[in-house]
Amino acid sequence: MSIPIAILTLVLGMVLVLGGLWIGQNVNLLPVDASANAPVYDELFRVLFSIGAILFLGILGLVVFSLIKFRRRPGQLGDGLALEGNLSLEVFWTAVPAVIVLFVGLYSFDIYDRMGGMVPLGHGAHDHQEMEMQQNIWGGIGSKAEELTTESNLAALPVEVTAMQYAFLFRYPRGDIISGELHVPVGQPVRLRMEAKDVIHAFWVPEFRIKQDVIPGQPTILSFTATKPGRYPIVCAELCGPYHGSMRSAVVVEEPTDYDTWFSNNAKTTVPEA
Ligand SMILES: [Cu+2]
Repeated sequence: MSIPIAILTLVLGMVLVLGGLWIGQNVNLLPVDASANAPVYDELFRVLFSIGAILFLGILGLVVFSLIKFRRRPGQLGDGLALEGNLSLEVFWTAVPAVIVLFVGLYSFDIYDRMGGMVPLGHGAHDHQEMEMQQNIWGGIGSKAEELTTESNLAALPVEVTAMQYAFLFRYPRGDIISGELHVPVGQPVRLRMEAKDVIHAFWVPEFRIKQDVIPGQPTILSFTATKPGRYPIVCAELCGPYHGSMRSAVVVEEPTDYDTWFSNNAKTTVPEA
């Protein structure tokens, strides 16, 4: 008794697709998701990882199968079969990747848009007021990400970020705090206004799934809402000089009460002018 080859191929294909989907959903290579837009990003990652797993296992499986099945047997000295094209096969293996690539492209664009990536950076807006105006018109980078939080009717916490070789500095306009670490309360939107002193740097928090260039003379805005208390690395993600690799800081996400304690301990008490 032998199983028809078409049935066998169909069953193996289904096992492969289901196996790839299972791997994509269950194997997690990403760090903890600690911001409101991290789940959106992870959704895309899981889809891409599923497609990658299916392709990897399918191609590797076929290669290994062919190596064993079609290996040279003792006494075989002639050339292999002379095969001359197969139109339906060629149409199939062109059409399937084309559909997959198109889907991945459109889906990635949608996720990027949902994370607020399509909003202009605010180039040329050196003046702070002009910058604010642009933000009001365009919503600013990451405003869509803010909408993703259920509890985001809180006003955004403004923080000014200065990047230089090889450190990040954080300034809180309210309280006039200058800190080497970024402290933020959990659940409240944070709006970073970033500018570099010297060369291009990039502000990256892997746990938040956000990354934005920090450019000299051209402020960029990055918004996020932290969702899990903890201490996460801030990494410079743009080669900015010989010590670029050590340009790191940390973002400390705290419960609002802990954040308030930190804030009042560090805020400069301003005496109102007489
Ligand atoms: Cu840097």
